[in-house]
Amino acid sequence: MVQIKFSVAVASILGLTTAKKVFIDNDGLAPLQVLFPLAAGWEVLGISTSFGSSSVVDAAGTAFDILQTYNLSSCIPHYVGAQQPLLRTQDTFDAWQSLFGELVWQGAFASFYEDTYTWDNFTYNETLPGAIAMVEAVKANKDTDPVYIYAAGMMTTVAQAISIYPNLVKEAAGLYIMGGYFDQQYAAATGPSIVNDINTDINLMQDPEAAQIVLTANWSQIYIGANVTNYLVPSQALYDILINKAGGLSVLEDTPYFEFVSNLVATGNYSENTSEQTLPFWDEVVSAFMVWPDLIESTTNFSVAVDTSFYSPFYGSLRIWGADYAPKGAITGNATIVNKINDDKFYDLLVSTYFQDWRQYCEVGGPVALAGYE
Ligand SMILES: *[C@@H]1O[C@H](CO)[C@@H](O)[C@H](O)[C@H]1NC(C)=O
Ligand SMILES: *[C@@H]1O[C@H](CO)[C@@H](O)[C@H](O)[C@H]1NC(C)=O
Ligand SMILES: *[C@@H]1O[C@H](CO)[C@@H](O)[C@H](O)[C@H]1NC(C)=O
Ligand SMILES: *[C@@H]1O[C@H](CO)[C@@H](O)[C@H](O)[C@H]1NC(C)=O
Ligand SMILES: *[C@@H]1O[C@H](CO)[C@@H](O)[C@H](O)[C@H]1NC(C)=O
Ligand SMILES: *[C@@H]1O[C@H](CO)[C@@H](O)[C@H](O)[C@H]1NC(C)=O
Ligand SMILES: *[C@@H]1O[C@H](CO)[C@@H](O)[C@H](O)[C@H]1NC(C)=O
Ligand SMILES: *[C@@H]1O[C@H](CO)[C@@H](O)[C@H](O)[C@H]1NC(C)=O
Ligand SMILES: CC(=O)N[C@H]1CO[C@H](CO)[C@@H](O)[C@@H]1O
Repeated sequence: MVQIKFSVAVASILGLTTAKKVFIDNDGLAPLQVLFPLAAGWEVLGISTSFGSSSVVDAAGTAFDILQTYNLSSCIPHYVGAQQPLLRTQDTFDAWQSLFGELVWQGAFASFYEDTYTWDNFTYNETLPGAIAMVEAVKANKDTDPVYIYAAGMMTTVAQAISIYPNLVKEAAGLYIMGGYFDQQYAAATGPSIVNDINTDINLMQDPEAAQIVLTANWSQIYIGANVTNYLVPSQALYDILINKAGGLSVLEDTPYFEFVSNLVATGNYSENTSEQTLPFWDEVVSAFMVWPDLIESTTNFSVAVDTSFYSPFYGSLRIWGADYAPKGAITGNATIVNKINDDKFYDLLVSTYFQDWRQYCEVGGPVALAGYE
């Protein structure tokens, strides 16, 4: 299924030819978010990690661990992006919740949040902040291979980049985001806490002003992966495929290269899952349809904006209109919302990507067969 464009990828690392390029910002990172673009022959020009669902130090530490496990640090630079929202603070986040209702998922704003990492645990590229690195990546490739921006956490780092360099939105190929739910109120209100959690648009709510700046900017294209991503989830069937392919649960547990697959299948028994292990493949889904657009089966175009009224129950939520009915007196953007992707193909790509060896990517420009799993 995964056709690796080996020669193209090698050449692009040597700067001889062109491969599609992406710069990723996230408040954490998922391995496949990076590996899917590489598997599709894309180049990941940089990763920036920002405050959001995780503290900055945890977001950066998580990304570092992934880049180490897959030995990608020498060719995928890692920067630190936005360390706080533009306007939102812990106090206004808490005050808003007391007015309009408590969120199940509060990210790094949760009162009980504790850092997992310290800055001594890892290194990153300290020469540039994430927003500047993003601007530089876009500028450097605008005439040859316009860069895709994938913002999977808060929109703050992208908003900073736009403020520094407004031409970014035209010189980039487009914007992909994870977040931007709509029509979720019934599900959030009636479901158990996990359903409330996955229907909370935390990425936009933690920095509504940044989200409004970014989603109403004049990009060539904006793709939003929200509802669709909630329906691609771990399952016993997926666990079984991964465990069988590995040759047993103990192989996953004992092989450092499989650390993230082992985390995914946990005990191997889905009924023993924790809420963390139940979470959808949010960021991975957007990466997948960004680099393999053939996965997309249904989309709708909308005019969009983010509610930026503090005294609103929808502060930080995406609002959508058909183009003819969009407000004329307010700034709106144009976005394509992905409704449906090919689920089976997604799971196949997940399995095949995890069972390739990425550790020589920086040298050879593609995956190699994983010893024992050729
Ligand atoms: C960070 O480093 C400390 C001190 O070496 C160690 O105890 C801790 O386990 C490390 N944390 C992570 C997440 O690597
Ligand atoms: C950090 O990033 C800058 C700008 O992209 C680059 O010039 C420099 O070589 C990088 N430093 C390291 C240690 O990777
Ligand atoms: C947005 O881009 C389009 C096409 O490039 C252009 O016609 C339009 O004037 C731009 N709008 C703004 C507000 O910059
Ligand atoms: C949205 O699309 C309309 C119609 O094509 C265009 O006039 C407008 O400039 C676009 N706005 C943005 C922010 O891209
Ligand atoms: C929807 O928007 C995308 C850009 O995001 C554009 O390529 C596509 O042509 C639009 N589709 C329709 C039916 O307007
Ligand atoms: C959200 O996704 C579910 C499952 O795919 C679907 O039944 C529902 O209609 C979707 N809702 C919207 C508003 O797209
Ligand atoms: C999986 O876990 C559930 C709940 O603990 C248990 O009832 C079930 O027997 C387990 N299944 C297997 C195959 O071990
Ligand atoms: C990790 O990457 C470096 C630099 O590309 C390479 O020299 C080294 O052989 C790789 N390590 C493994 C285990 O593949
Ligand atoms: C949080 C949680 O329990 N999630 C799921 C764990 O697995 C069972 C199926 O065995 C699901 O019903 C739960 O929703």
